[in-house]
Amino acid sequence: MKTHFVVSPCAVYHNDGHFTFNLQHHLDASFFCLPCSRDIMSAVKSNLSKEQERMLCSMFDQAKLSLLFKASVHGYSGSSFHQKCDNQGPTITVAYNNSALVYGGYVSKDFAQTGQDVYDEKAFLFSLDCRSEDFILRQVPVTNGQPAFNDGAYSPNFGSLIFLYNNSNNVLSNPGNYFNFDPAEIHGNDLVLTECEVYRVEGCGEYLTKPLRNIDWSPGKRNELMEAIKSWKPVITSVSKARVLLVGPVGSGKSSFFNSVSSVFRGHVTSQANTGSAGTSVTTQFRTYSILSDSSRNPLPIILCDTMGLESDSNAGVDIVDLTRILKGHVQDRYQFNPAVPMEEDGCKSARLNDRIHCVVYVVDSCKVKFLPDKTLEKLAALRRKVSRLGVAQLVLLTKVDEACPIVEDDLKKIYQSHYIERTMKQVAARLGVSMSAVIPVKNYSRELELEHDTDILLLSAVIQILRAVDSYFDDVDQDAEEGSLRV
Ligand SMILES: Nc1nc2c(ncn2[C@@H]2O[C@H](COP(=O)(O)OP(=O)(O)OP(=O)(O)O)[C@@H](O)[C@H]2O)c(=O)[nH]1
Ligand SMILES: [Mg+2]
Repeated sequence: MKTHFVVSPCAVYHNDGHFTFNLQHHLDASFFCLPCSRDIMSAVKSNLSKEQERMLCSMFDQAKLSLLFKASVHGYSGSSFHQKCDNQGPTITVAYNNSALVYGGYVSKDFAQTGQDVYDEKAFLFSLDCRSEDFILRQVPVTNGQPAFNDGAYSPNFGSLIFLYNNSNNVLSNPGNYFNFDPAEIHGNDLVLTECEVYRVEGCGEYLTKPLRNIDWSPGKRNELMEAIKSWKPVITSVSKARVLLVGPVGSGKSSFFNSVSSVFRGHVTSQANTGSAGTSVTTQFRTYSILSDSSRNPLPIILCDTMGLESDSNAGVDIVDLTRILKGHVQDRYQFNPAVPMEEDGCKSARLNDRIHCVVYVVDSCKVKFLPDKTLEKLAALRRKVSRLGVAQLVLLTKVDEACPIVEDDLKKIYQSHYIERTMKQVAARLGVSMSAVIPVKNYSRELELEHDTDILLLSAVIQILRAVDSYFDDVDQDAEEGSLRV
């Protein structure tokens, strides 16, 4: 028996049992996933056009695709497929041939080379017929009581379709086994692969059953957080303000974080610091920014220090020696970074505690966590060692959560219910060697003209976490020794 079903509101049902999709509706619909090219920064590029990707994503509720395997790059073999795709959760195998049909199979269970038949009611085969303006998307569910795939050590085997058959660019088609379909509709009877890709399907509309963190989004909370920040005082009497250093790769959102926090306290969106994307760092000077509160225009007890972006090349971006001097309080506001001629390493004692950095915040773009170059990670690790030696507090700010996850883009309140954000927080914690509790996801103001309550709550919560980290650092500072050193 042949069954076709689809899940999009833009689908049109036809008497012959298929659905067509109005592509323009799809492009307008707000719930579609984001293009995967925004997320996949590696050299390996997806073969899917944006429209094809949107159509595939429409088979899921709020999903995005992340490319794991590409046969033309990794090899037409079962072993390279398993190397890239084992234990990745839900995946979709996408095959291409010369018939203008894009087809394949989705499974919600892991490939893991168990040698077992795997039962998976959510599994399906699909084909996307791209020959006419209205793409036709077909789905074929797994036959009742049949497994969805055989999890052997060889090529992806959906019973009736075996991709990379015999470690080649061929597909074995045997309708009736696990799935039943009309071969002309699924692969156009063309069993030679021009490409085969496997994507992890992320999100899938399922929320964490219990939010990772509890956030109070109520209307009064915003003012409560603002008051807590305004009234914060360092426990060390010789220190007037918390000095917080923002460090991170080019374009990660360091300057935007200052602008965003400043906007919340100004009562409207401001852009004092230059932001944007220019390949190399937009920020070229060390800037120490005070934040003014709305009514009184009094400065808040926190200074955000903005730096040039980190780059993987050794002679590009902010230098570790420059950062070390900043940590010790030896660098003035508006110091011009010059990667070709960084400052000399100085053996001088640190400046007064008041002028030193009390918390280092590593700012990382959530879309790029997976693709942080090794050289950038090495620079961050070297900096972390210096910061740890000085005992200074450290946190990670995970920016652009709105770009990273469509669920969060739709509703920021879902941030701690998103599987994708949780996974990204774990990844960045592991890559930077910090604990999960040190990772704070935020959305900066980037294109908005008016403040938004939920964005403010997240930004203010991040500032509160930073101040708590500063408090912990001060708890560890010997106040008497500090004040004694000032008297010398
Ligand atoms: N959607 C979205 N865009 C953001 C966010 N944060 C920053 N951006 C955008 O990302 C781009 C880079 O942001 P910047 O604040 O200039 O980044 P930076 O880390 O200061 O970059 P450099 O100074 O060049 O090292 C800008 O176009 C911002 O508008 C965010 O949370 N969400
Ligand atoms: Mg900047």
